Amino acid sequence: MKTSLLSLAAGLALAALSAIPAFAQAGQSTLDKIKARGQIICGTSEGVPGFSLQDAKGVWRGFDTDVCRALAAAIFNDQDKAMYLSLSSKNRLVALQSGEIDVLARTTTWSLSRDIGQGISFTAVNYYDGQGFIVRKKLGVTKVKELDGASVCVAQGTTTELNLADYGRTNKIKFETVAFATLEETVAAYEAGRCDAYTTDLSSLAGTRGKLQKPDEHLLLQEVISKEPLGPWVRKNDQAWFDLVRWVVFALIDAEELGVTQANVDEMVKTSQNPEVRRLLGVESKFGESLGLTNDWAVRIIKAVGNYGESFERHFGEKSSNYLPRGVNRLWTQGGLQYAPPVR
Ligand SMILES: N[C@@H](CCC(=O)N[C@@H](CS)C(=O)NCC(=O)O)C(=O)O
Repeated sequence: MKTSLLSLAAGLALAALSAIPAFAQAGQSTLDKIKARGQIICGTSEGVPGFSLQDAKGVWRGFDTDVCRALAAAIFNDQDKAMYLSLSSKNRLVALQSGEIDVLARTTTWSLSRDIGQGISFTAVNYYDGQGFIVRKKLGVTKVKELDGASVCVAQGTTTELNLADYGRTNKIKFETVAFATLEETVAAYEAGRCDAYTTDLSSLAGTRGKLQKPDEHLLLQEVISKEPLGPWVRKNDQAWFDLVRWVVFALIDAEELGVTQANVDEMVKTSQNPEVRRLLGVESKFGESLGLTNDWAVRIIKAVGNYGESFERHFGEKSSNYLPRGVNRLWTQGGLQYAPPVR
């Protein structure tokens, strides 16, 4: 009796073990796996100007790409130790859930249904966005409500699709929703005249309009119909990796608030007497070690990509080809919503 109970227990334990993902069986956290692999695998977009786009040499660059670069710099002191997997709206969450990528940094909105019960967790907001519309000027429409009966192109698997339905219900108007699996197909369909309007996050719309054959024939409507807090996502049940990704975003924001820049970070390490700066840069306390890194983790991040404001300016500033006003993404000290908890 005893033996059979024991073997039953052993059998159950084995069965339970085989249900645990490979990394957990090997006792390896995502961070350990990344360190052993020598690079991060970052889920990225299909190419969104300003956020993540390959340059002429095939190198991914952008505001979201900077989060992956910052992570690579924090872990390896080399912002290029990141590999990018281009994902459509439809397949991005599955890629994260299945372990194909370590982190998803791709204009992905934080919502309750995604954050709860899907095996993934939102880390921190790096861009506060909202949903907008582009229409053909010749339609003569200037407000979303005037789109009653219009066909609207949208990408599948997005909050965009859901918001469109909500807007129709709330305002008692009907859209003919035409949904596509990829960004390319969605934009191509709008360009080809299959829809009267195209809707997505406002931040991507400006760049998309610029890429249309005749941008002047299209109008960006002034309304914003939703809240789209965007930021990196990780798989659930790996608290250390969640903490690290989240604090990398916070470090970028805190650095801007504290006036630490790519140009002055070395000097700040040597001379700053400000305790908040000293803690962020690891001159005092051992916060880097508590994150599984060395204490100068934030120094490496700031050297690689600059602070939050510098990254924003590089990708969305007036000198960039994807100008977006800083708007609500200004720091809280300047009337915006960007607010990171203190390093202490
Ligand atoms: N933020 C929204 C929409 C993001 C999104 O994926 N938008 C479509 C618009 S066509 C897209 O493919 N964007 C390109 C990209 O982010 O790669 C969400 O998380 O669902």
